[in-house]
Amino acid sequence: MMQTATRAAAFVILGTLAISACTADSGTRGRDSTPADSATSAIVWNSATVYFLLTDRFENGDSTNDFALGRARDGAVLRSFQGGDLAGVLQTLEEGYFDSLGVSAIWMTPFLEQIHGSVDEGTGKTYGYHGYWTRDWTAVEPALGTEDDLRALVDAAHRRGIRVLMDAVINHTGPVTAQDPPWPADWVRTGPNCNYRDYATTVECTLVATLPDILTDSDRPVELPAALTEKWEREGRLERELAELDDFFERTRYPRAPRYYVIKWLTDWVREFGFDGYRIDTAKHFGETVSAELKQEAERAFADWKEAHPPEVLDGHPFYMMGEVYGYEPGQGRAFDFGDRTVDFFAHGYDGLINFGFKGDAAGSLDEVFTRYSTALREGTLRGVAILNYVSSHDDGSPYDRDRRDPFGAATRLLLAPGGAQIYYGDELARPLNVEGATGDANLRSFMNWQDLARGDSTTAILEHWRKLGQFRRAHPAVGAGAHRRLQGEPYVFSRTLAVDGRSDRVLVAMDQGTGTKVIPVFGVFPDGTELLDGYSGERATVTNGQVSLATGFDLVLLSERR
Ligand SMILES: [Ca+2]
Ligand SMILES: [Ca+2]
Repeated sequence: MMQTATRAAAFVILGTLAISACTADSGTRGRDSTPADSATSAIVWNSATVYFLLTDRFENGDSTNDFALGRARDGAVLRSFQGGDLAGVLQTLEEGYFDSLGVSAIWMTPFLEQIHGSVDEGTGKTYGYHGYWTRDWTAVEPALGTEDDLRALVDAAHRRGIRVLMDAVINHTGPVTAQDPPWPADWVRTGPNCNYRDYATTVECTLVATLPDILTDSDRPVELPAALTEKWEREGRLERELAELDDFFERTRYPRAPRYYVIKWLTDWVREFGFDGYRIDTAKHFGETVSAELKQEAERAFADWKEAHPPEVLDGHPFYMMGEVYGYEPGQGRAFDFGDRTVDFFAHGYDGLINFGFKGDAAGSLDEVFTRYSTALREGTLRGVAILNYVSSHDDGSPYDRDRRDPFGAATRLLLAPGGAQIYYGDELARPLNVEGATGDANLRSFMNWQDLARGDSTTAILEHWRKLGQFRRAHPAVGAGAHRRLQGEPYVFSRTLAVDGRSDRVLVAMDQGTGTKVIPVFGVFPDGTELLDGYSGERATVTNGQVSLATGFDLVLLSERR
């Protein structure tokens, strides 16, 4: 409970800023359900702050589900289920933790029922705690909670103006174990292993030897696996599931091929719970025409949900689909190169792609990367689409700052960059990315270090920095989606401006200002007489003779018009 008190207290300190940011968003909830166009959607997602968490590693809100399905904690270090769950995410949400960071969307690892057993892929005995080893696309993983928990979480997020992305896996099933029977041969291929030399050796192959690859390229009708129908029968829902599948195939006229079953199952969660978008797993490992089919059905499901739940509808923004095309970065434009052919994923259902280049770009000149991203997203090849930047992630062994030497600079770079920002859980608490005894990606997936926050050391100051930047970003879509302009090289000063629906949003950021009194030229971004608010210190100042004078204890200044 100590950690809860600390988290709540820290939120109160920043309460004023958080409330102003929240009111602006929640005030419009449910009122504007006019469909938005893709340009507006790109603004929403390029200015979004997406909080990505591993549900099993975030917060344990319900200890009764910790050993669901009889799984033991006998895996290698950080490779068993650790107790985190949907109830824990909800609890954190209700405490205002995500609001305090300016988070506009939550992306959780997949919540579907995982394989019951474990496998060793060479990194030690591992369970499906991460959610990417599906056993049943129609059930919630009991270690993470129930459908009621899921509904409560999505509804609570929407009430706060926060969107929820479902992490969707269609490329592969979970591994086969002593407790998890193989999928039929007409559903999956079990070889050869992908070697990434060209398109075929990236798509028509197994990602790793233990992951059966769904035959997403086949149109051949297949029967449901007996293991699945027997499971549904035991759970008393066989007839309902079969009837729903009959309806789906009758409506769509799709053949009963493997991918269409999975598309039906994945989109049902959107139709019933109102997920605002997908984060598509392993997007480059199945055909891009499949993602277009999935998007089409998901849009239909989202429209159905909106029609059935008018009071819960956030706004008119369309269903969003963001892809994990491993290795994609904005410099590649729209054409991802497989070696023997290129694919424009944005032309196949994706509204946004994860940017695997940011962690490297962030280490270079800030103005170079800010200018390049802003130009690409506003006038260049990426106009009308979104990217999602990150400094660390669950699969990336070479993050921006593996040793967490620069948790302040990481926030400044990530949260002020053009494009969407992904906060990976614990970036804001400098959660260690090296864990004694852990092998491979387990290092990146330790349980959330709430205890560091409770200690009240420098972790508190790090979190406060992330919160100030996150709230500034949330209050000002110009930060992520506006036109970037360098105003001064040293100390670095830049502006971002964005005009939407006749309203303009403009900000001016000044770095390396030193603590104490500083005089900052505003370069005509704000006319004389404009009252400005520094989002970092909370200080106010009026523009006089083209400049403002501020006395703050910080060397970062985040200026916007006082509203
Ligand atoms: Ca639990
Ligand atoms: Ca595949």
